[in-house]
Amino acid sequence: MTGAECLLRTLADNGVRVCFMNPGTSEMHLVAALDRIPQLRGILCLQEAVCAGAADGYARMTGFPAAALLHLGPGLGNALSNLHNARKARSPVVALVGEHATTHLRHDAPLSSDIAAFARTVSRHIVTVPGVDAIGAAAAEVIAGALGPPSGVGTLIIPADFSWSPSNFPLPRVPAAVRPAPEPSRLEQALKVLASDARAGFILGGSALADHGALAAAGRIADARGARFFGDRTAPRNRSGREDFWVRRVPYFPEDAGLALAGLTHLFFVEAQVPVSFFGYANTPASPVPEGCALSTLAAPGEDGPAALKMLADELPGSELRPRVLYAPPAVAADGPLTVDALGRTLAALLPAETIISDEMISSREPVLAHLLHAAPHDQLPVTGGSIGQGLPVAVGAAVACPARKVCALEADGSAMYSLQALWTMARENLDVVTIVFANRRYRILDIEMRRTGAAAAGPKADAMLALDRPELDFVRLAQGMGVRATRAVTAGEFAAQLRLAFAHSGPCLIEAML
Ligand SMILES: Cc1ncc(C[n+]2csc(CCOP(=O)(O)OP(=O)(O)O)c2C)c(N)n1
Ligand SMILES: [Mg+2]
Repeated sequence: MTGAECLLRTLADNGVRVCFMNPGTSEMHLVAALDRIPQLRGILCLQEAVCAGAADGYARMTGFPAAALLHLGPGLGNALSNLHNARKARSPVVALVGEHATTHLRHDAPLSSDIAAFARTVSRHIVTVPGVDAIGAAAAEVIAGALGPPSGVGTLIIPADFSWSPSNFPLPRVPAAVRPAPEPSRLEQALKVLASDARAGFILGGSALADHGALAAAGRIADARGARFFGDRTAPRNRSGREDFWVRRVPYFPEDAGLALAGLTHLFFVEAQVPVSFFGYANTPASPVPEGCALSTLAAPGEDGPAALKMLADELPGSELRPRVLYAPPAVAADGPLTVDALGRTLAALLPAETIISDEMISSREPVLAHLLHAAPHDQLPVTGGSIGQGLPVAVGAAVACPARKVCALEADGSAMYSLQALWTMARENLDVVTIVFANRRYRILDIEMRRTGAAAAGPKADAMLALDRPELDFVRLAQGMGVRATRAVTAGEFAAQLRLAFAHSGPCLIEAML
């Protein structure tokens, strides 16, 4: 066996089943080894941002890493934007980055770069394979680093000569990652605060927003004590729909966030971080947390947040489970112009139960999410690190992870263009993804930010920097060119008809919603 085969076998023996890849010369032995390892599925992505986002989506749905194979520093560079989102999501990801042969490094060949420097910006753990004898151990170390806890991106840098050299070394097993339960003293403190007249709030992140039982516990605590619950904006996945206790994410704009948190005297964090405004503005506070509000950790990132919430609810007097008032299922929007509101209403009415939504709706997000509260139960995968171009890649990874579930990518048009190549992978792997493009032909959110920042541009040159017309993007033909069925909806009626068809069939398709 070659070093490359030893490496991939170590991944496969430790449960890694998928490698999203975009290889080059330095990774040829890793590619060749694929055919000797039946447990490992190679999935070609046509840009590294797709590999990284797909591995992130896979991790958000399984809690376990996929690998992303990238070509030297430049390939890793292309992946950084989505590895950044994966870092914020605390997704376990194993990034495999090829490096020149050790004998070639001193020549500063064209593709030479400081790979470790790129990797440091996104990785929790970085290992450069020190020799062919250590390649299995290095792979195992990176898997363990990715799993944590806390989990994150682990990067393995693999010199080509260690890939091609013979290797026979044992394939170490990585012990299962165990998340510690929170300390009893933190629960006691929370119980004391909830028994007092403090106005308590909770910020939930990590696994706490994705876990049905954790949300039920949150609902009990809210009912019993009027505690308010919010979602961390970096949380990787959250339940939504008419059957779960709804936890609203801390709002995007600082004024809204300040209003949401106003009046709280004590905030508890469950696998979450202290909320902060997305951007600093001249006259707005950076933190929406009210002045003087006490901050306490109930479960730190990497600890078992759902267990903490369930234990707290169980100990809290008067917090027995009460039947929730369920929203009525929504009705499809009446025919008329296709607005964001009509789109959201129809989507909520037709959404199949247990759909996975990859949410990159940007300025259309809030009205659609409000409708989705009434939809059948589903999971949402939001943008965690503010770096756009993750929606379609994350949908690829979620569809690979959960082939029995429908995936729906809700994509703003500008964001879709960053990593549109993901459509080709959806077609090639026949992934069951319905993509809806919100074609407003602008970087709409930046119109708002232009006003907010006080830049207030009115000139045609500035306006052209936010406009996506001239030429008009044609998502139907773009999708068809990559093998994805596509249609265009101009009216609410057309959208409803096309969405019904899309949900009734399996395999990838795209609807360009003209807003
Ligand atoms: C990698 C990256 N580049 C640029 C930005 C800045 N940015 C934020 S939103 C946005 C445009 C959003 O336009 P679109 O996706 O069409 O959504 P809309 O605002 O129209 O709803 C840009 C360029 C970013 N967040 N991330
Ligand atoms: Mg747009």
